[in-house]
Amino acid sequence: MHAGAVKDLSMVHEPIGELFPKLDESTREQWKLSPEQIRFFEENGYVVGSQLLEDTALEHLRAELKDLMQPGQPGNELWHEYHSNESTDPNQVLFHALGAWRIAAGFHDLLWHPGVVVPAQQLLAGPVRFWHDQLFCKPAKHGGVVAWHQDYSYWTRTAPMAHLTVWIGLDESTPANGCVHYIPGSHRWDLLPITGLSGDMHAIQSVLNDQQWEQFQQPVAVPLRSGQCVFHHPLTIHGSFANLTDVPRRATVINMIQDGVCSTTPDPLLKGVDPIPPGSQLLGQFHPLLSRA
Ligand SMILES: O=C(O)CCC(=O)C(=O)O
Repeated sequence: MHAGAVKDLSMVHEPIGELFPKLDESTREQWKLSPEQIRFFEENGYVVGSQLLEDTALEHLRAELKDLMQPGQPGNELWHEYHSNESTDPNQVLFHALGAWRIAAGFHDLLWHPGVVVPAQQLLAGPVRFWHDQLFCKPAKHGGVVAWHQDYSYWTRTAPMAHLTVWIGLDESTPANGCVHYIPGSHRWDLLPITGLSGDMHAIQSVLNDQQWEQFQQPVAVPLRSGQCVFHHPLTIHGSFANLTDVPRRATVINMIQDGVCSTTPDPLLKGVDPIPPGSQLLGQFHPLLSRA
C-alpha cells in the first residue's frame, strides 16, 4: 500500500465490527417483513422497512460519511464513482458516490444488517448477493433533486432483472428536505430509457405514454425517520425534490441481486473492477453473497 492508501474492505465478506445486530436464527423472525408488507410491495413496488439504525450507529455512519465526503480523503482510488455534485448547478448540490463499503467499516458492515438481508431474501425469493452501494446526500439550503427514474434503466448490463434497492436515511427525511417519492404501481411499467439523474427533475416526462402520464400525477412521498429504510423494485419510478431547508438530507443505498444474475457485457460492470464475461454470474470480491437461505 502506498502512503495514504487504506485497506480495501471489499476483500472481507463478513461484518468487521459490532455496530449492527448479527443475523442469527433466533432473531431472524423479528426482521421479517409481514405478509401485509409483502403484499404492499407487490401492489405498489415499494415498502417501508424497519428502523435499522439507532443513535450510536447513526452517529458512527455520519462521522464516516463526513470523511468520505472530503475529496482528498484516503481510499479515494477505491470509489467506483464519485460526484461531489452530480448536477452542474452549484445551487443544486447532489453528492453521489458508489463504493463506500470498500473504504469505511460502518458502510461495509451495513450490507450484512439483518434488517437489510432478511427482507431482501423475502422480496427476491432466494439467496441475495450485493450489486453495489450508493450515497445520495443533499446539503442544507442548496440540495439538488434526484430526477424521476427506474433503477434498472442504469443496470441493463446485468440480467435477468432480479434486483432490489434498500434506501436508508441517515437524517430524518421529509417532503420539505427531499424525501424519496414513488409512483405506486410503476414497477409494472416497461423499462424506460435513461433520462438523467440530476438537474431536471421532470426529464422522464418526455418518454411517458398517456396512461403512464396519468399515473405519474399521483406520486407518494415517503417521509422516514433517521435510520429507517424503504425497499423498492428495480422498475418503480422514484425521485426526490430539492432540499432548501436548514438541515441536510443524507442517505445510503444498498443495491442487491438474486444470486445467479449475470453480466451482459464484456466491459467492467463498475469502474476499477475486472470484467465479468457476458453470461457469467456476478460473484467474487465485489459481489459477496449476503445470505444463503
Ligand atoms: O436519495 C434519493 O433521493 C434517491 C435515491 C435513489 O435514486 C435510489 O435509491 O435508487
